[in-house]
Amino acid sequence: MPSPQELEGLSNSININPHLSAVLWQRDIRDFDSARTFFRPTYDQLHDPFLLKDMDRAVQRLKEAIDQNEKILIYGDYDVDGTTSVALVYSYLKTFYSDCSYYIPDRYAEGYGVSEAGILWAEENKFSLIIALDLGIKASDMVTLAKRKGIDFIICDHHLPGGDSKCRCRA
Ligand SMILES: [Mn+2]
Repeated sequence: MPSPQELEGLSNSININPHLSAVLWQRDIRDFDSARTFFRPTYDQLHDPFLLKDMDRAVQRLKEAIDQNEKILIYGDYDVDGTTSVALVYSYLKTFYSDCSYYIPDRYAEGYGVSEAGILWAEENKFSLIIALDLGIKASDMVTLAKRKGIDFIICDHHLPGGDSKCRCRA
């Protein structure tokens, strides 16, 4: 726990209420510079995207899809990190490539994760590449199903792979 003096020092240095300083303190933001990094981030603070495993293969496959005019589907969960990541990637891709769409599974009918209904919808609508955001790491059965239908997957998921690909208990 920070002392009242420490919280006051942080409050004074960035001109905020001590209650807010306490919240920042818990996140290890304890001086002017780290507060500036948190509140005013810049692109040069981002990690190198190629630190993500197989990013080179993902970029290659995406480039191929664009060169071949393939239909690309951005697929994500219906929760906060799912919908925001779909919105972010879809709106970016759409600025330079029109043959793309997005799919958010129905919360009640399909639940979390990649659904069979989603794969069938992608097949029916002739998508050949799915970019899965916030899901897919445990969906080896669905990826196999998609593969049989000629649909490739690029999976960008922050969850951990598990032994049980049927597990839906997550967020
Ligand atoms: Mn999520």
